[in-house]
Amino acid sequence: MNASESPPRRRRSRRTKSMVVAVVLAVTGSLVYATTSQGRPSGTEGTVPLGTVVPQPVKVSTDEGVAFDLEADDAIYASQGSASAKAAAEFLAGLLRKPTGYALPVRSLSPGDDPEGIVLSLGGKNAVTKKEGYQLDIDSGSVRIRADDRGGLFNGVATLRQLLPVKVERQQKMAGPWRVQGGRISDAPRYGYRGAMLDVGRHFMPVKNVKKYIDTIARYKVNNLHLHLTDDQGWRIAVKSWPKLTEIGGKTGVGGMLGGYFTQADYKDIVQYAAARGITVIPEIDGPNHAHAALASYAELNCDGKALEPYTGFAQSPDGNLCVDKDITYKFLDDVIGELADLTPGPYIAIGGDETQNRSKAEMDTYFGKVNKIVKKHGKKPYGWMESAGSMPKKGSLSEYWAPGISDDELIAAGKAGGKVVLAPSSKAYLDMKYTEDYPEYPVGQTWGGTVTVEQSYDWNPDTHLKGLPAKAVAGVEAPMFTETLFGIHQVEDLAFPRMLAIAEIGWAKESSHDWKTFAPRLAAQGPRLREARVNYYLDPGVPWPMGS
Ligand code: TNX
Repeated sequence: MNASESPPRRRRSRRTKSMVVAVVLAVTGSLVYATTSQGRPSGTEGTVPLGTVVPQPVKVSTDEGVAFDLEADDAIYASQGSASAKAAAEFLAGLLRKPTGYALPVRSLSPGDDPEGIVLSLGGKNAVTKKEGYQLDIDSGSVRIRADDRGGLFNGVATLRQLLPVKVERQQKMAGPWRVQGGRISDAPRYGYRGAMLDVGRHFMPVKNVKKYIDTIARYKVNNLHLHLTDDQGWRIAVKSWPKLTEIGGKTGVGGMLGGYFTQADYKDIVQYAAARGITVIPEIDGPNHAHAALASYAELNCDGKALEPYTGFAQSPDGNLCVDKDITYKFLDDVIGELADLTPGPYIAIGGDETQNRSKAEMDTYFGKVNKIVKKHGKKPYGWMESAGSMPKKGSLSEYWAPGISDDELIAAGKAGGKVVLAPSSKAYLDMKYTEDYPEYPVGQTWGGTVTVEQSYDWNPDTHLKGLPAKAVAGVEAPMFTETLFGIHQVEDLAFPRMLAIAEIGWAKESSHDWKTFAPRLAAQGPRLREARVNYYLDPGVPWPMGS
């Protein structure tokens, strides 16, 4: 039986309640809720309308008067033998146990079983065929999420999370009911790549704060975290074969502030934490420029054999240039990328390429030709900023667009030859740009890409943004967060949210649903959720924030 043909089911213990609602409805013709004999409200009072989700789902149909109540004895079922279904179920249980105070055991779902409660099923007979898509069915007896892949289940969970009452975000036990509006959501993303980039190079951020950032982006179906681990001002990942990278290069930060680094165990912890929320980590080792921290750590990496003094300036270091003609440069990269590849389950290693305007075409070809081979040798695929596009094999390449006029022609040529492009235009998607010039004394954020309100960050189309790039070459979108001006998670969040939600919406929702007038109130409804989750965000005056924001 196709999922769309399955009859609505009723949970026996809940039938009385539903019948009361039906009777009241029949009598009044308009009431949508009633009070049961136990005095508990029922029906759909206070539920989140299914269409309020960010990013907007593809298809929503509401069953008026039907609702699911999560109860103390409910369980979460996951397809038998599926590690992915179990992971999504554990993630959901982890979100719900604290605020509800319910045990919510994760149980195995045997083929053919159709239990009440929350059911996550992977594969088998279902109507979801699109990658990362899911179908969410809510009736009085159960909440069912079906998907064909791991990403789909996590995306379904992200939607369900937003359909629960705002109090689900509290990190303490709250009183029920835990009621979800009945209906069906059928959903799948517009683009496969929906990324956030976080620069821990300029100012280091401890594991716990990176995890908090992951927690927030996961709510909005972002599926890649591009971690900018190295830059002129700091090297943030321990490399066993080159220990001075962190002993020396890890000490500094912009202005001499917030140095530090991740041990390999820390990095693994971040990778696992992200994976447990449906997010793949893409580590970045920047080069051939933005490499001052490495050049300060090891004399032999420098063309003249002399170690640089550590750099704590604000702008790109003029000296942070790896020596592209030295063999040791590639021995170094082979070791670093090899260790990183071993710690990284995702398919990509980012290899930098940004701000290489001082490099000749020959230098770029040498560097990226060799690094490409190293990345492949370690079983991964390279991901580069747009400057590298002309020096990488076009077919199968993945490049990130960030500003106009840098290497547009090379990027377009790569796109036409089968390469893929992630769009991160600084005038729209750079989260480190200020929202407004109104507070010049507030030293957080930059303006080189312009100031960017939330509405402006939403106002673009990845398929047409770079004229000449075929739409089929667009892999998706990314919102980079560079941290030269940022001290700590509070400031990072202030700039990231809510603009990250606008970029997530663009990366997910259908092009035909793109409309600020409908997006703004949906976005606004996230205010109280972010507030409850203790996520800092900017109360952009262009968004109709409700009470509790
Ligand atoms: C440009 S964007 C850079 C970064 C800076 C950023 C500041 C890019 C690929 N390179 O090195 O941190 O601007 O917004």
